[in-house]
Amino acid sequence: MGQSENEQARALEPGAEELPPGQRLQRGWPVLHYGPVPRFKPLTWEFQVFGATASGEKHSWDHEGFMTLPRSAVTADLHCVTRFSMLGSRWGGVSTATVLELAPPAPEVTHVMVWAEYGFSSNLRLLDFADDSAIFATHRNGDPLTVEHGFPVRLVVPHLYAWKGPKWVRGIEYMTADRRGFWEERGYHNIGDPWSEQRYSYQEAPGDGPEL
Ligand SMILES: Nc1nc2c(c(=O)[nH]1)N[C@H]1C(S)=C(S)[C@@H](COP(=O)(O)O)O[C@H]1N2
Ligand SMILES: [Mo]
Repeated sequence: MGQSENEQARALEPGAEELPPGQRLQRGWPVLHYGPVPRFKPLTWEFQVFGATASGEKHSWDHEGFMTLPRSAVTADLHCVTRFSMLGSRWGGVSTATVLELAPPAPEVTHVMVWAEYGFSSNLRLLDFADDSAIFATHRNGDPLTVEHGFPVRLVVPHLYAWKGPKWVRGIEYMTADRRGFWEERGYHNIGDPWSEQRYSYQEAPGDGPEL
């Protein structure tokens, strides 16, 4: 039996194949995180780059400094491991490439830990962190992020599950070996590619992450 015209039209519709396996489309934007929403304190807020930097020095930007860094924008999706996906947000902010350029890692760096308020963290391979679409977002669809969604800065890494993108980011740590972040220590996959459904740590293949 051939496809009906309707089925063909649906298959050809732009966006029809944009959802990773096991995900469903979400209308609106749910708020999802562990713990309380932190209060933004502009006078003490800093974005720090530490660990194995190329210079051996820690870099840091205060809020005004961070907001005056060169800006980028990317249109990208958010895929939560709890199965909702939100498609096609326009994220504005500072690309990870810009941070890597202004505060470069030492040559032996392989992984990055992204640190947020209250000690939340997520680890990424340097190559995932450095992806062209990865951005420290301050805005979505032209508006500043609301506090529940990560104001003043959240990371968006569109090709990984959304827990790899901490809200309320306060800094990054360059690492010369992998180490698990908050959810990666608590049963979630060390890499987290939604297209191959890397949801849970029990699915990890040898080499996907440090021993649990
Ligand atoms: N600081 C922090 N960031 C976080 C989380 C968290 O628990 N703490 N949860 C992540 C998860 S699991 C998801 S799905 C997204 C949700 O972002 P949203 O609340 O803006 O939809 O935030 C991510 N960033
Ligand atoms: Mo999530």
